[in-house]
Amino acid sequence: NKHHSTVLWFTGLSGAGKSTLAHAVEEKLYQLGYHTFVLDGDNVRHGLCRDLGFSAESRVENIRRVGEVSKLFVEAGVIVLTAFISPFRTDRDRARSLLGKDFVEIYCDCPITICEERDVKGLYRRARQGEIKDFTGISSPYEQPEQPELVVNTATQPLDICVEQVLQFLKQRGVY
Ligand code: GGZ
Repeated sequence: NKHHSTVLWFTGLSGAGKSTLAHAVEEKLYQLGYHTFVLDGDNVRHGLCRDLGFSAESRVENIRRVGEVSKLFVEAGVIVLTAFISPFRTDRDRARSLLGKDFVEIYCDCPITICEERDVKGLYRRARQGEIKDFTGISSPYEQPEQPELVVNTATQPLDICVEQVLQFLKQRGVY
């Protein structure tokens, strides 16, 4: 069961499908016998990062910690899948530097119009009404990746196609 432990760094807007895609890819890799782990808001923001909110400074620190924890997982031989908005290019680039060749940036490309239309959790509506401040895409910036390893069009492609696209890329790269 030889593989290169790696971080698959999913980035994109709230509601773009990062977490869904990361978990679906993880499921496939797990079935193939790989040791995998998903880091996302659900298991990080309630524990390790419970002291952080959504100001720019908090996001910088959130992503710094996620990068460092990912590095530890990689050293332990795990394929890590991170699903955070990670809105700032410099923060993603810092994670990239930390991880060197073991870093794959995957941009979940979904226009805000679509995320807002779907509004699965009603957060965009609340952000528009001013109930949530510093909301990404509305009142806080999102800086698109300039040279991600992979762009997945989560707006138009069904989940299974997105999963296949990621797996195909990983195979090509020799991750599995
Ligand atoms: C953006 C927010 C905010 C604000 C709460 N801005 O769609 P979700 O709900 O489940 O995922 C979003 C999640 C974003 O946390 P991250 O740790 O990924 O952000 S970052 O990488 O920027 O540190 C959203 C919810 O938290 N959420 N308030 N103001 N998203």
